[in-house]
Amino acid sequence: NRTVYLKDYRPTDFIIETVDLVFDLGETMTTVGSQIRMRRRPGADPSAPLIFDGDGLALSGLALDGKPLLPERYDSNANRLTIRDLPEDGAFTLTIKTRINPTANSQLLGLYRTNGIYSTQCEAEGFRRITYFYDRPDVLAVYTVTIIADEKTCPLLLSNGNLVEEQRLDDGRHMARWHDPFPKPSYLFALVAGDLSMIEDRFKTMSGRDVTLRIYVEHGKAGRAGYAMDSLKRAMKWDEERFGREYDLDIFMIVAVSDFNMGAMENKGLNIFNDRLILADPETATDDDYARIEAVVAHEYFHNWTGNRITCRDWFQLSLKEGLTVYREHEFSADERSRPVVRVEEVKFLRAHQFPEDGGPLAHPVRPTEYVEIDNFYTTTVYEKGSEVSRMIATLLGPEGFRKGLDLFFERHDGGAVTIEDYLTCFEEATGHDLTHFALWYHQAGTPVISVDSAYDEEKAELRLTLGQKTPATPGQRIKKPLHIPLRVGLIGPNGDDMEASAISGGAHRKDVLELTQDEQTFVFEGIGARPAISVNRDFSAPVRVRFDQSREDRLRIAGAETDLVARWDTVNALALEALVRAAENVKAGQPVTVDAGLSAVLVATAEDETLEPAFRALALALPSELDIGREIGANVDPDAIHTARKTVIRAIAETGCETFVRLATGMDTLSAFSPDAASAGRRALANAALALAAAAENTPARASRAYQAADNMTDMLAAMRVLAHQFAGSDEAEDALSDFRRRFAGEPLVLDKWFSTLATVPGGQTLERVASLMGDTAFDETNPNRVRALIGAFASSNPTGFNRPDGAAYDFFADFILTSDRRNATLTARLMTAMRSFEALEPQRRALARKAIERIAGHDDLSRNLRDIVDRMLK
Ligand code: HT7
Ligand code: ZN
Repeated sequence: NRTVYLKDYRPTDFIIETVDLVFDLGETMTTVGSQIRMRRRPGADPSAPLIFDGDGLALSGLALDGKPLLPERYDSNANRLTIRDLPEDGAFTLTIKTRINPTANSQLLGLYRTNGIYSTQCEAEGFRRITYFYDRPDVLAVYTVTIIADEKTCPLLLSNGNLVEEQRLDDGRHMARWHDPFPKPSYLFALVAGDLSMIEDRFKTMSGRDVTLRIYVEHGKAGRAGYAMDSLKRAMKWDEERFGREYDLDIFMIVAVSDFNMGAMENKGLNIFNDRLILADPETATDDDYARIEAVVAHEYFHNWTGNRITCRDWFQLSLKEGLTVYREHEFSADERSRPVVRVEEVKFLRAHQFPEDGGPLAHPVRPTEYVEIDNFYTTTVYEKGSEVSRMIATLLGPEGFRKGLDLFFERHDGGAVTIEDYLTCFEEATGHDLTHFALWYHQAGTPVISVDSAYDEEKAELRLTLGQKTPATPGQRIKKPLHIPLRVGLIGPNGDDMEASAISGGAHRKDVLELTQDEQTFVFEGIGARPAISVNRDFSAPVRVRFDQSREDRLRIAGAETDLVARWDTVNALALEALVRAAENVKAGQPVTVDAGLSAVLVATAEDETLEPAFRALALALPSELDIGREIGANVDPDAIHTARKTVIRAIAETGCETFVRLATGMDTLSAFSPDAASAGRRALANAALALAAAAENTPARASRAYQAADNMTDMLAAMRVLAHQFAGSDEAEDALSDFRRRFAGEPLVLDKWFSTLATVPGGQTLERVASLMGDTAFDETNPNRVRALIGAFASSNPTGFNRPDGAAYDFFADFILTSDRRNATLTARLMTAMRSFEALEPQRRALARKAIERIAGHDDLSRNLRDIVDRMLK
């Protein structure tokens, strides 16, 4: 397996100026003609051959400046094309013909045809599955694309840029020609052909240009594309107002397809989406779906500037576009919805996905230095930790400084393929800040642990806050250096108000943001008239773990009065997590579980607090999951003990607050007609969180069953079905709701994914048999990534008791699935495999069985490069 190293980067010997592609689309045989105008890079070795990438290609023609190339001047195999003795002046036009089979392309990478639709996925290295090319992000060229296809089956022929010509041809075929004036790397190339419905709208840009907006979906689904269109227009406006970024082509198109490896793809002017991130109406989509659609439509649109106009020099710089675009997406969601609620959701996501990645065998820096398979680096570290790093820059420089730096970045690098260093330099030059030390966040893997110690001197009215930092070792990086960490700190006085220090010393700070740069630092706050409760990492200003042995009294003060709602939620959540961990330890030791009244009181008070928005109260009521508890315990994890403990604790809390939860759960009935806005969604979230608790207190499925029957939207229906399936598994009420749902949505694959996931996450060892039998359900399709993720992915990653059955049967089932799936779709399979990355944290018996299953996979010598890379790193 080849390893690619950052240190080996060098520019290509030749520059590509223009690319003319002609696609003659056939279901099993598509021909691709490519005419490439090239010239030698100034200073390049004149004898250097031209070496193009390929992947599984069949070459059917090759000419240089119009003349067929003699065999002695080139070598070709499925994966590479080498041409020697190029013209002395270094300028030439190359014509390449390849033949591909889009129907046989089950990898969904390159050009593939499913459900009668031809579509492409070229990031990261899919273009080389279409034609031989310099398939790397630093080779930018202007593309003209001609598509020829049968007019009846493919009335729609789309590619990047603007439509320049359309023609009817003989034999019922037709052609369309697209020209994209913006130079782009091959990974942003896209083509779609088929028969689809469309909705259209318009957007006037800030300089007064008219842009046509189109969203293409399967026939019969156009009525569900309205929310995506609305999100797109809001995203376009927001990017103008917040970052001064204007759209640049005359048309912006989105196509929704049902077979897609990831969420969506930002191809220039022609975004391609997984249909689950476009289609929504109240009967089939939940509030979470609506929020996700809004965020991803915005994310892909924002890439037009952060990713497309300015792209990455090489794939090691992936976070340059992804981290920054996630940060922009998060800011958009915060402005469109509730800032603290959105932030809490980001924190929950980071802790649930990125922290474990950073603490496990697959840990890597935000900017890695080597990879075996780049597809495996589309990770939460590159995306979400990368976003946190940009957020920290904004915290250190302030919003104006951040905007200045970003403006310079857009101005200086427009049309370029650049590095993370180039990005940081813009902030340094625009603001005069030195980010040399800060840059370590990009290079050092692992989640820093911050220790906090405090001493208050009443006489001196002085608070001494000692902050330490330590980053645990990660694979390949044993020694860690201290990072430059911006920590937002609040001091809460006895009456619940924020206290202001008259002076702060001990290190740099920007208002309430302390800059931690050493292993240990003591910050001294003067003018503090009474002992404060200290709130550390407000707004989650840094992606770190905080270890603070704080008094219960102080924590309760923060839980009840902190004005920073992110820190307030964090404290409520931490109190609950601690109680749950203790309960799990008790269950494991065969001791009784007791729940302290203080915790129930905090939760009930938060749920009842009308000054807080419902979405926030819902977040507080959603107690840490079994997976959260397992992660907190960290070693020797027993999923069954955790399950029992959580159930017992929830029951006790539910009984204490029963009256409140019943009242909040029934509050739902008074809601008027469905609206997907954040405030309405928040009210539904609170009612549904309360429903789960009310049902636990009453210990009968009756209330959830009534809620299921009364539900007039997917959010409420799914929430009620989940309560029935998970809290009352096997009851008649649960089985009735599940079969009703299956029947009702028989023709709706995306809705049935929710049904598959609900069933796959029913706690307990018996779920394995159900999952295995669901693979035979007529709605299950192992070639469709959404179905696979909904059933197998949900089971492996979100059912700790079911997947970690003590007999290891689920590991074996999973390993068998992985081995079959790998041959079909390597990208998808490698991502599924990461569900087992934390197996070392399990108790010894399960750990050994899990290892055996992973070793069985690793023992096969015909694994894809994607899967080989993941299992080898997991077993290292
Ligand atoms: N930039 C896109 C990444 C992506 C992708 C990567 C590998 C294989 C398939 C893929 N589909 C989309 C999506 C994004 O982050 O915006
Ligand atoms: Zn992205």
